[in-house]
Amino acid sequence: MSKLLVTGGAGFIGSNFVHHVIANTDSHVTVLDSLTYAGNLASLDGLPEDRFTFVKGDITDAALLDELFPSVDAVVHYAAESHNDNSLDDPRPFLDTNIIGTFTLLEAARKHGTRFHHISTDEVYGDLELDDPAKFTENTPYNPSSPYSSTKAGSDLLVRAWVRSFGVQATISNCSNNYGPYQHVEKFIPRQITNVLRGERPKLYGAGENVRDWIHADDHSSAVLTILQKGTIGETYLIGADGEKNNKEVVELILSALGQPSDAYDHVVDRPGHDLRYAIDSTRLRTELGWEPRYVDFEAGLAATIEWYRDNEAWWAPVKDATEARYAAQGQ
Ligand code: NAD
Ligand code: TDX
Repeated sequence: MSKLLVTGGAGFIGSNFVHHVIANTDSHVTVLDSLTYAGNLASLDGLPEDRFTFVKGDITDAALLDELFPSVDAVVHYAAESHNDNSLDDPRPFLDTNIIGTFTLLEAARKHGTRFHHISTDEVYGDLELDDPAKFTENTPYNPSSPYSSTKAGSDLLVRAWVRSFGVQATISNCSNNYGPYQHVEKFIPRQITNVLRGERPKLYGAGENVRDWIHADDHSSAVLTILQKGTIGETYLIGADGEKNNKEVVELILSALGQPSDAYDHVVDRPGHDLRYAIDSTRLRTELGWEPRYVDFEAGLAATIEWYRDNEAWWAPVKDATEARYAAQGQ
């Protein structure tokens, strides 16, 4: 895998992956990203010029893909509209990027015979009850709840069809909730950290009992690299690090880490259709491909993430006010 094309590499998880690949392999990386509100070139600062190229462009642009695909060995597809709340407000961009964008990439992979890895989410499986001992596995039926997760589910099914019908050399991974550096302040953990850093109170949707299965973005990156190197074509791998926590616990940890009383948060309007709980069983990835997460202590990973936001206000401050204004308009 000496030359990789990474779609969405200026976003949160894509940029973490690019830094991981540059630090841990000798691959060259080309990032293709249209720089939506969620893309930030500053997330790619400091990469060696001889190993990294940035192309501003859209994944729905078939002619551009025709130029880029012949010179790469594999494509790792992160680009997406990724935020559930935005998908409830305006679903259309989610169909354009997540469905038509993935379709356009798959057609290019078919035409050029390119190895393709599709990044997806555990949200395609819907949600679990709080008291259910079950976790999602590769065999859990698809049951997405939101416009976001339904377009991700649709994109996964396109990949499966292009493997079976056209022999495209693709793998899929479905990962749980990521945290770490470079995550947009619209998302839960960075929103609450930056609220507290600015003297505002964290905002918890509903009662805060919803459970997410947190994984550090760098562990997601090492898992994707493992699948690229050792995964079986046509297979799906679930990525998770046994990090289940409810939202209230996470907010309390953030407040305590920043020296505030652990109850200094507000309850706000709940998300419509809010998924209750996600939980990943990553046994296949661990046993078949030998992957293990490094960040097994959530509180330590969270503390490092808080430090990153404290040290990098120049990265997030320019978009904080506009993000909060959008939430305020929804009562959140
Ligand atoms: P993000 O919103 O931070 O970044 C998305 C990136 O894609 C941005 O840089 C944006 O500019 C780019 N992009 C959007 N539309 C594009 C288009 N049409 N053409 C080219 N570039 C475009 O998202 P993220 O949180 O980093 O998520 C990345 C991927 O990982 C997504 O596919 C998402 O579904 C998946 N995922 C995310 C999580 C999570 O916790 N954030 C968990 C599991 C899976
Ligand atoms: O201010 C908030 N208060 C709050 O209580 C926000 C922004 C969120 N929440 C809750 C909603 C969720 O239960 O926190 C939880 C996490 O919310 P998000 O960060 O919006 O993530 P989620 O909806 O779980 O989806 C994330 O994980 C799966 C990513 O955004 C998706 O791209 C990924 O597929």
